[in-house]
Amino acid sequence: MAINLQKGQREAINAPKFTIGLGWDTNSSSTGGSFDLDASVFILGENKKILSDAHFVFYNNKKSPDSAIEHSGDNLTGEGAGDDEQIKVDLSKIDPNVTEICVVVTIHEAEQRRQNFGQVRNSYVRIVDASNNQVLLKYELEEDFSIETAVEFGRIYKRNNEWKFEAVGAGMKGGLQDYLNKYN
Ligand SMILES: [Ca+2]
Ligand SMILES: [Ca+2]
Repeated sequence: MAINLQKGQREAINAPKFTIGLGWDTNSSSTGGSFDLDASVFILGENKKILSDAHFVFYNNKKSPDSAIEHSGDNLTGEGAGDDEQIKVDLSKIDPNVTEICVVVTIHEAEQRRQNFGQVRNSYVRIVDASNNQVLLKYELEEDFSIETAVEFGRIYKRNNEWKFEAVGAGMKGGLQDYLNKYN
């Protein structure tokens, strides 16, 4: 049975292969234009920096160099229930220098399109066991973001050789470049 997490809660991930599923719905009628959210991951070492430029996995770089982390591809609308974008993780392949995988969702061209997370509904991140498709952990972002254009949904990190997930839910006004600056 899935464990529903509260913001800040941490739980062990008891699966060597799992999918990070991210879902959202957008209210495009309020802005008129299209509304595109993008999931990305930053694969970090002990120093909280990406191991290399290729360890920033997103719609234009869908696979990490060790093939442990793979992005399902760009969903342009977020329409419908269920995962809108997914990231597959195979811990058996992961570079031993990796200690953290940071999962963020940003709004494509948020500034030009005048969009923010206040117009986003039903957003969640979940961890699904790849061996049997069971949902292990789920975090629904209930916070009412207003001006934020980027949100760190969660992070997966290694402590004493155990991988855990933390429900983060930290928003900011910015985009992918701001995360790149932080983790580079
Ligand atoms: Ca997208
Ligand atoms: Ca959706």
